[in-house]
Amino acid sequence: MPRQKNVLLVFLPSESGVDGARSLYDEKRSNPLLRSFNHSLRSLIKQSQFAIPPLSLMILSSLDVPGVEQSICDMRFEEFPFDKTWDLVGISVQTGMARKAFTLADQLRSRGIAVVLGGAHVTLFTDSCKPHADVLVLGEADDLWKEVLTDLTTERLKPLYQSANFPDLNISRPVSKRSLVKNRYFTTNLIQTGRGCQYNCDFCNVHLLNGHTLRRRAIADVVSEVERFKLHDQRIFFFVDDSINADPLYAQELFRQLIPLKIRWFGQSTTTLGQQHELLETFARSGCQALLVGIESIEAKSRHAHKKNQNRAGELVCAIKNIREAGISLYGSFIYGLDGDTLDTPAAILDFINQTKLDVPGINILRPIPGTKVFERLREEGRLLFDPLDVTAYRYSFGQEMLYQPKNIPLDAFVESYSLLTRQVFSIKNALIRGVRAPQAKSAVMLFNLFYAHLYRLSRHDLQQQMEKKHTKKPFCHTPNNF
Ligand code: B12
Ligand code: SF4
Repeated sequence: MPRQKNVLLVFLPSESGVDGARSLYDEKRSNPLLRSFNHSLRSLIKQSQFAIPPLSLMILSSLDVPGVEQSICDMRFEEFPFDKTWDLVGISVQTGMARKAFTLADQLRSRGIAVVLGGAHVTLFTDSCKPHADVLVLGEADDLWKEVLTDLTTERLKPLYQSANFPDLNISRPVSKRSLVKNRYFTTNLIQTGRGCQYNCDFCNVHLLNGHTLRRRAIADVVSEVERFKLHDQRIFFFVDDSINADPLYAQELFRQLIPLKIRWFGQSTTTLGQQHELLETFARSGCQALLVGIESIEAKSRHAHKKNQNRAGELVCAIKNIREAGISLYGSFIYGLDGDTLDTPAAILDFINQTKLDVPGINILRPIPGTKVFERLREEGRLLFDPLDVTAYRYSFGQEMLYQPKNIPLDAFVESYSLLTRQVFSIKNALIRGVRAPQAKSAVMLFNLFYAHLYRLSRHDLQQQMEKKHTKKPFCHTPNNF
């Protein structure tokens, strides 16, 4: 009888946000007191369980194939288990972590371990992944992964797995959490009700990854998943959909059916929810505590330039007010540095935050993600600051690095104005006020704001360092030890 095959699925930490919270520059050069303060804070952040498990790997590890045993290694918490024998290691690759993924893949292959790469970066930049893998899986792998595992058992792995169609989400694929160490995470109750997005924001590539048509799961399937998850983990639920209100009729029916289950949940929605009164009420009644909304820009010119037209400025303030009055806390995410922005934009953002009393503001610098239309446009206009052929240089950091030249604002003035804005928005005093004032999840709101006070301080420090480098005329490049 053939030996059981051991498969390990790996998730890598990013350098930013809750995973990293560290300076992109050599901290050894900073003063020892600050260094030790940053180190302690980082450990505290890691231990405070902000992290959530990767739903992608939960889905893949739930697929049962006779003769295969699957495990998950979340490298945000543990080292790679080199002490065990692995027949196949699957690494989930996002663009920001691609270099790390390739280094690990090369190391494993040099030890004779077969490596499969999958995830957003592999789908978008297949060629750059080829030299680092035995097997590539492109696109949504819900069905393809079963094929890979079956081929593994018969020793017939192919170099490429790709499907002509997106998986049919109407087929029930029960997600199991057996491979997770539950207590590491803020919650393990992650649910996705659909995939795909009908919008075309030029800084986003979700439509390239998941298609332009919204595909939904059957409502009964989602409800029974919630029931099943709740039996083993009573913590909050996270609906990871890009816009949980994208199909209002579907959402209305789903969350109406969830009311009796008495869960608490958070998710991501568009601000249009503020005008969808019946849905808003149903969200509140079904236990919605907080939503992340992409405000992106309050400048009409910028929304237009980046095709983010689903938000109408006049309605934004009113929408946010309505959502908060329904008892739902809001994380509002802005992007500063869009093509219609000027040096007056920060004051307008600050006014907007004060006027709407947003619970957690997130102020991002435009990140041209490789593979998006905005990346291509900035490349054509010669405004990218790193080599456009090295897509891994476009790592994700928490506002810690300029990747492009803003259209209307000189680089130094942009950094100065961004730094002033984040200093005004994120302070300990503001964190306390926002926490007390939040309609729901008060302590989470306060903690997030405190955490952001730290992260945005790091961002100001790193941007300053980057500008100093620019003035000493050192070319922008990432040294390997940044990764
Ligand atoms: C929820 C979410 C988060 C959550 C949770 C992340 C987590 N721990 O899982 C939070 C808010 C923490 C987050 C953080 C970040 N995120 Co995020 N996030 C999402 C979101 C909205 C849903 C992800 C999800 O669960 N999808 C459901 C699963 C089932 O789909 P999936 O991940 O694509 O996986 C499928 C395939 O890709 C493939 N697959 C994936 N991995 C593997 C591995 C193998 C071996 C194989 C075979 C297949 C395979 O099969 C899966 C099943 O079909 C997506 C957008 C989206 N629509 O996907 C962005 C997205 C994944 N995030 C993105 C980014 C950039 C980030 C951050 C780097 C942001 C930042 N500046 O810090 C951080 C990274 C932190 C981290 N370590 O993940 C980008 C990645 C882009 C890219 N080119 O890589 C996306 C696509 C958003 C976007 N529009 O650009 N994120
Ligand atoms: S930013 Fe949101 S609304 Fe715009 S395309 Fe991406 S997922 Fe869709």
